[in-house]
Amino acid sequence: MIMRKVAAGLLGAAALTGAGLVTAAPAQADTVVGIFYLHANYGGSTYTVTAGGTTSCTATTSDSDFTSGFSSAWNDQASSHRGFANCAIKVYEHAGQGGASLPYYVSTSGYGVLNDQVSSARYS
Ligand SMILES: [Ca+2]
Repeated sequence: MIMRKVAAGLLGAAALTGAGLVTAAPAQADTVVGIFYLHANYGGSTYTVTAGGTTSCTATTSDSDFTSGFSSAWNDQASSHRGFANCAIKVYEHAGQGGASLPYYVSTSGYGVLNDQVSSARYS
């Protein structure tokens, strides 16, 4: 499984103060915000996108909570997705959220005309 961060995580387990190194609580595990599938209907291998810490998407899709791309191996490969952590996902034809796109879907079993053409995504 390929992991890719879409947002910078909270800085680690320690913080510097004038009194010296202070150890804080351990960093939270990253949160899965989306899983992309090689095939339609959530089939085949998967590409998982995580955001740092306990981050999740806000309720409205009128904003942009995160963006992500894909590894070169996954460029123009995804065919369906599921969103997590309250995230709906909008997929794009080109890198950098460019070109044709689909509406936001929390989950969608197929990309229609964008099947095997998706190169980036936005989460909200
Ligand atoms: Ca949102």
